Amino acid sequence: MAIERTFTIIKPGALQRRLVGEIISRFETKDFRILAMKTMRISLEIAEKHYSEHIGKPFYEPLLKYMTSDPAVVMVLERENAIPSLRKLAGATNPDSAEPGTIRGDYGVTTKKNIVHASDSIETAVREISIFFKPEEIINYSDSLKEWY
Ligand code: FUP
Repeated sequence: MAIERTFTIIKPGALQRRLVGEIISRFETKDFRILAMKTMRISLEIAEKHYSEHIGKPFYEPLLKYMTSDPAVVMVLERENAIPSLRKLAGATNPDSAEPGTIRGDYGVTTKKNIVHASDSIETAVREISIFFKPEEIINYSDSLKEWY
């Protein structure tokens, strides 16, 4: 299995609900390493770029409104098989279908006010990371976990 980088957004609803620590804790428990993290108010321009695949869909405008309504936390995470692992941890898009034990399954309330984003492929992760982070904001370091025990 290859070491991959993935991108996540802890969305505005999760910040307002004080769920950020809980969600980051799930990432760390699942062995993701944090390479970059910041709180930001996502601009309309960035939200449009990020969700360009959904232009014209009925949920597109409400989605932009939600993503730009309040601050979000954006992160670059790394581990083996990061992309499918984070998608699995996030759970299905619709929280009613998301399994208990997943982030969306445990905390999600509606699809519209979805609480996390997770990249769905290597190409998407590369694209999304470049929308939200400058290369120098991403800290590359080796995994020395075993040396701490
Ligand atoms: P995901 O990859 O699981 O985030 O799902 P999508 O890319 O399909 O959807 C992106 C966002 O659009 C979701 F987080 C929530 C929103 N959405 C809706 O509001 N209604 C829908 O029917 C589908 C997605």
